[in-house]
Amino acid sequence: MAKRSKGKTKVRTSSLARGAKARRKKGGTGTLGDSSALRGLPALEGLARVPAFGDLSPSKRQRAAYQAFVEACEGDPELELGFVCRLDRNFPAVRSASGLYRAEHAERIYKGDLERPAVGDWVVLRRPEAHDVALIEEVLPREQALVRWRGSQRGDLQVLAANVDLVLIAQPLGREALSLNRIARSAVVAADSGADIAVLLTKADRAASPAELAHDVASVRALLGENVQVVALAALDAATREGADMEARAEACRTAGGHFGLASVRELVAPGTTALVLGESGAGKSTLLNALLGEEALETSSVRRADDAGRHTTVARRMVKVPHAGVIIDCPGLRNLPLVGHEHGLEKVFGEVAERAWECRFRDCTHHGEPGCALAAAFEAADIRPERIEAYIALLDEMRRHASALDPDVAL
Ligand SMILES: Nc1nc2c(ncn2[C@@H]2O[C@H](COP(=O)(O)OP(=O)(O)OP(=O)(O)O)[C@@H](O)[C@H]2O)c(=O)[nH]1
Ligand SMILES: [Mg+2]
Repeated sequence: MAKRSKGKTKVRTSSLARGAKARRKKGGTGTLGDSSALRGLPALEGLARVPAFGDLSPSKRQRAAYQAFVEACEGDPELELGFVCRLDRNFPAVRSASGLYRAEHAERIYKGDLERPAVGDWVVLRRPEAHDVALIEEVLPREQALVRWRGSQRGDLQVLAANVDLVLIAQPLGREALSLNRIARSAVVAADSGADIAVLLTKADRAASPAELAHDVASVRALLGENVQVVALAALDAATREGADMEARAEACRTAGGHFGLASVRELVAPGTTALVLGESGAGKSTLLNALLGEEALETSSVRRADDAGRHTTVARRMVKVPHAGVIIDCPGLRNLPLVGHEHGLEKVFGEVAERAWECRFRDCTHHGEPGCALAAAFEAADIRPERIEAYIALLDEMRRHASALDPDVAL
């Protein structure tokens, strides 16, 4: 059973210091013993665009927790502060001031119920001299965690990344109609985590026309409100976009209140910021990052012709440092993003709707025809945008359904 992880990571200095000291005496690490389990993982030396240690900074709280840990270990010189910059098959790669290391989990983490590190986590790293694999002793308190419900009856929550400032919701244009529902649910999950949000409409060259593109930009703005930035972009190189009339598209997008192009994405992710691209497989996430990097650092592959679905090309979660901008995390595409217990995120994204719902006559109003429903009245009076009321009610319905289907042991 998984528990909600936000802010739950604690530094328990006494037992931790004992364990750390014992390990030091033995000179040993944890699970692997040798590095055979690491076979098949990409060599760290070959990885492109991994952020430098100074590209990210821990919060005051994280720094203090690190110092407390080191003090409890009597200033053990094998300990270092680092952040997880990549996760392949559960094996973290950690960047510290002294280098980039593959790491395994200390016994307290892999055996106990302590949180496993996610990409973006600040950790206490042990680097025993005789080992080529480092050891993660502790995950430092998270300022933020992007958590996804995996939807099984057993309450399986997955931390997609930690300490993320901005979630870029990527949704492709072209073949199928734009999924506003998917955008709305992504926004709710992201806002619930405490991150800022922006929407990226990828593959703008595939929109049927500049007018269609403007329409899509306007629909997203109507749904999420004017404070959420919407950027349309085409990340493939100019030759592929030939004939797509990019200038007219850019103009139409701006007229509809959106931004256009890669430069706008770069501006969203200022130096010092950590962003994550969230979207289905085939949305063009890795292609976008490659375009921002100016090289093919990340693997991409074509979508299926029949239904435009992606092939789950990206398998690792990994950070890349964008030149003149911040750090962006590329993730495998997510098939689904169910809403469970994200009421707080719903209130953040649909603030004025949630506030009006307080005026309903019944506290447990479902907004489906009950007398005295304030949302029905708002809909009639058209003083709140109808698409926002509808989206709010649909997502709330889903959360209610999921909450009642849950295993009672699940702590949300
Ligand atoms: N026409 C067009 N195609 C694009 C654009 N961006 C990406 N694609 C294509 O979309 C397909 C999928 O792109 P990826 O970048 O691999 O998608 P992804 O979101 O990283 O997918 P996963 O790694 O599977 O989650 C590739 O064939 C890309 O060439 C674009 O701006 N325009
Ligand atoms: Mg990818």
